Amino acid sequence: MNIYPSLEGKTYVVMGVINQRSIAWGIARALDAAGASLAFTYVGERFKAPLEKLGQELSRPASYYTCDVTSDEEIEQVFQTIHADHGQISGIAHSIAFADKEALRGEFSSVTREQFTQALDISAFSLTAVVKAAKDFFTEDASVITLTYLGGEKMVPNYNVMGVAKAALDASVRYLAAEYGKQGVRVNAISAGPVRTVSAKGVGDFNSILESIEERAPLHRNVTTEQIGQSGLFLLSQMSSGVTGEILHVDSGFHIL
Ligand code: KAL
Repeated sequence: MNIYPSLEGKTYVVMGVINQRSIAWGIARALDAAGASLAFTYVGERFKAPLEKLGQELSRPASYYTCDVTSDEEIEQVFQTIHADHGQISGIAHSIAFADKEALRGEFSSVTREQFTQALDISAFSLTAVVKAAKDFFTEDASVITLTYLGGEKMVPNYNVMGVAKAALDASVRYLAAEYGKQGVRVNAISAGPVRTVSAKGVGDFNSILESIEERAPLHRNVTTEQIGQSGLFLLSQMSSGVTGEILHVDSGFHIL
């Protein structure tokens, strides 16, 4: 029995690639290696050309769509267009988060109402908006993943309002899994260990965060976007057909400590 998933002829939507270090890019590469056709969404015109250039590394031509997840209209429009171009959608990788950088340092309670609302809108509500917009376009066995972080389960210094957003995202995964399970669609999250992505830029002591993983995590090493991509492929393919509502920690085991 060949249990390696072939995704040939299937379309997956990947949201949140900004450069070659993006976790979403690790997921895209794993999907591509398994034969999938990819539709990428990006947030602004300035991100389009670099993404298209990156996409040339893939085995087959991908398509590219602009989508600002703060707009319900844009989300609805993009899924209608992707459906028109590609037919039914076998899965979505949602790898999108944002918080005002002023809210990502200092005391948690210094967060303003606007910063709080924006972080939760982009980083948590967007998953529900995306799943809703794709509802009629999913295959019968479609799978959705999002990216979360330990800071939504435990207090992690400086993660602040993003921790609250990830807690809301994790809960959204469970409620969406329950609801969309009725149509066979699975919804899961990967809780990735720290990776030096654009999101991690400007984080003062990021090196010491990476070092403490090497010192303390069961596997004594940091995770790579390739490892996260492989776990993403598992969750997005039929290899995980019995799994939904799950938060899979791809973090060298750090979360057990
Ligand atoms: C405890 C950790 C240390 C870092 C603290 C906060 C990290 C928050 C992640 C959040 C998504 C980052 C931002 O929103 C950055 C934003 O304010 C400025 N950047 C941008 O505007 C760029 C241009 C855009 C493209 O970036 C985004 N994201 O929109 C957490 C570490 C150990 C793990 C991380 C980095 C977790 C995570 O959630 O990414």
